[in-house]
Amino acid sequence: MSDLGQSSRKSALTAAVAALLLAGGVQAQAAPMGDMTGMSGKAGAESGKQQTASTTGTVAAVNTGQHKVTFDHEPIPAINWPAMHMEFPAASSVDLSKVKPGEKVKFTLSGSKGSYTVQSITPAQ
Ligand SMILES: [Cu+2]
Repeated sequence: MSDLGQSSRKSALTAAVAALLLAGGVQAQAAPMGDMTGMSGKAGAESGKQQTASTTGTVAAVNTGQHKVTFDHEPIPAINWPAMHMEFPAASSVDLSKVKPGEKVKFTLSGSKGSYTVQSITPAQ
């Protein structure tokens, strides 16, 4: 008797988990690229730890279509980052047409854990 009850509860659970997985899968696939701006804004508001940091680096690539820029950047102690090769979205105020691969620059980031946006890029001296 108790075996029967347990197994039907188990299958109900399995169905619920399957439904959840399905919903999650569909959501992930439907998430549009254009959501990034809203996402980073929300993350900053939630964590309440909006930070600004600046460092120097070499421009590795510029993607004007997506308004993104890739740097080989120096360590950023303010946010506990080692030196790395990384792509960032740039704020709309940043003119990426003036930024060229190979250029040494100083740049400023703002955001919160895991989600930073380039706020300014200036030539490094
Ligand atoms: Cu980085």
